[in-house]
Amino acid sequence: PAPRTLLLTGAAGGLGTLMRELLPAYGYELRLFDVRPVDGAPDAITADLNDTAALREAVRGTDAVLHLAGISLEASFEQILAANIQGTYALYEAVRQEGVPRVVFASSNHAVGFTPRPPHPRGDVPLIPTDTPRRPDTFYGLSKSFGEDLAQLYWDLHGVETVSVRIGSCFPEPTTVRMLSLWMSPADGARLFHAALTADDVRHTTVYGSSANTRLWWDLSSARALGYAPRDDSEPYAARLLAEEGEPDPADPEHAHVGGHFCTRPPRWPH
Ligand code: NAI
Ligand code: 15L
Repeated sequence: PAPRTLLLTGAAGGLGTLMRELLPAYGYELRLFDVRPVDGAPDAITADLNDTAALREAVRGTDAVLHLAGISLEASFEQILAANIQGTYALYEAVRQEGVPRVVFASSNHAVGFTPRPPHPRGDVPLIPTDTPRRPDTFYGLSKSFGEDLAQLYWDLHGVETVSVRIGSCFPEPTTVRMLSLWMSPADGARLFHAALTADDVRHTTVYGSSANTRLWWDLSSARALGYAPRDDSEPYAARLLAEEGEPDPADPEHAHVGGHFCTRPPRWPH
């Protein structure tokens, strides 16, 4: 049966806010968790992932967790360690102890950020497969790589299922030329998370998270195998963004890799 009660960690964030709006239409009852208060949601649980008692109570009785909480940009190793590495470990321990069967983990393109970009047009160059060697571009990307390995461990050792979604860029619209390749429309994001929450027998599956973009760099087949059928394409935004930015120079290190400017001047977490 489809999971009904879903714990959404990171509910106060950008993606959490989008998913709070979109996921109820798929029949989920959301329980919200974030270290910051969630606007307009007085029942949200306000706690840090490392508050193990609060987290264990939050996961208790849920059918699945959509784990979005964490630092979403580069930060000091110590900050990443606490929020993303220890925090995700705390989540998996809570899930194991409470018998929650399924996690959908918000991994990132930055787990493979130093992977060379396929050219555009791509010609015979293959799309990047999900089993490409991980090449994190930041401590942030490294924490996503850790999260994927943790998910594999909790499947192999404890039978907790996970879909790790290497999200490209999930925002209302693509705002850079790079995002033409990585964009996942919020509606496709909800479609993909729903597929990841409901597909049978996922064990630990890694998928890329994008819309069906004309300029896609990576292979969506493992996402499609879960039942994901993206409906959007960033291409209608291409002419305007290319007019603003120009064609990226592949010899420029910023444009040579999937991670883009994370590989050269990573944006910093503000807190
Ligand atoms: P965001 O930074 O807007 O939201 C993250 C939320 O996590 C924040 O509300 C924050 O308060 C919460 N949080 C941080 N540390 C916490 C802790 N220790 N305990 C409890 N809550 C904590 O980020 P966004 O864009 O909403 O991303 C959500 C997730 O998806 C993140 O894990 C991010 O790394 C991942 N992701 C997002 C992408 C995107 O395009 N939006 C792309 C790739 C990955
Ligand atoms: C991410 O992992 C970040 O969380 C998000 O804010 C964007 O920067 C995205 O990657 C991206 O690469 O565009």
